[in-house]
Amino acid sequence: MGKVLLSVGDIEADDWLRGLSLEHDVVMNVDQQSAQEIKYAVVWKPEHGTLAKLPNLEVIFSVGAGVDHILSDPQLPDVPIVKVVSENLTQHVTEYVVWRVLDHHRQGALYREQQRAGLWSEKPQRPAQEVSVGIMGLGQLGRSAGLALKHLGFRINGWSRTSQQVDGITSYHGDADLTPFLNDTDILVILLPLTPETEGIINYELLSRLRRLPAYPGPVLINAGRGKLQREPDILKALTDGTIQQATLDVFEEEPLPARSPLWGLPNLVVTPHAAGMSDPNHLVPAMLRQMAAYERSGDLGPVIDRTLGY
Ligand code: NDP
Ligand code: OXD
Repeated sequence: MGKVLLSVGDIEADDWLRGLSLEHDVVMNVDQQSAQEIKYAVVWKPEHGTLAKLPNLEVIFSVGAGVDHILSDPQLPDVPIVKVVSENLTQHVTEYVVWRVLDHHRQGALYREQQRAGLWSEKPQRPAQEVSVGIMGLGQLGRSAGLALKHLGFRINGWSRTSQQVDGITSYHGDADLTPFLNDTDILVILLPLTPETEGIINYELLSRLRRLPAYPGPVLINAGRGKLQREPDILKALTDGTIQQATLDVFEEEPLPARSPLWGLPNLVVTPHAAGMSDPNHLVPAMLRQMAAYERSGDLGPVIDRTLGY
């Protein structure tokens, strides 16, 4: 049985190491000897070129649901990349989206400001049934978040690359459907992967196409996908000139968000530190060990990334 390379960047490695070591020899640094012996790599943001040094590598396991951090390596070896599907991660991201949608919808920022000012003033509240949440990316995470919000009464639209049928969600797909989707969306939630097609998709022009109802303060953006999906100067402009009324960003073009970024200081923007989903080793390591065992037995890996699509 070959060795496992564990390379998880800025993530705390102890629990990953302990879990994987139950069944495999795990190395965290590659030397000439171990390079020959490594069969599996478990990675988060691996340094470019590291995986190319492993001549006997057979499978890559991504620690995150997004794999842009792996595919961006120009020397990436041609081996399968296993797709993370974890109920625990899905639950985390769903909670995050529900939290941010409800906080924007129920005017959380306004009431917090009123409390600071010692002001008692109830505001009119639009019911969820009149609000359309549009989810870009109707995959594992987008579907789960959409269905949870549906239960709360919101109208849910989803936009994906190919046609998807999900009960209770009005589905749009492809370039031709993007304008009708946006024109019917009040709260835009981004759960897309970062690919050459989606990079920079969240720009000023796209935000200008969101629905603007006369008696409603204005559209809201929530991005929990990837930072490079958004053009940050465009978001700054849209939040400043009222094209969108409020936003929550969990992901940024550069992470950590640099201290110099003007986004930190925007009163109508909530910043969270790439915290929507957490890859918990207590859930993911047993799944990876099962996948490795199945692969040893039958060559079966379960869902793998389609490299031509980038997700
Ligand atoms: P999936 O692969 O399950 O779903 C991706 C969805 O995006 C699919 O619906 C797909 O369409 C759609 N899509 C992809 N490319 C396009 C395109 N060009 N045009 C329109 N739709 C497109 O991904 P997950 O739901 O598991 O995860 C989504 C992303 O969330 C991850 O890639 C990651 O970047 C991010 N993420 C962020 C976290 C955080 O902490 N902030 C945590 C976990 C994930 P189709 O259905 O037609 O294939
Ligand atoms: C992921 C992430 O892709 O944490 O899972 O961003």
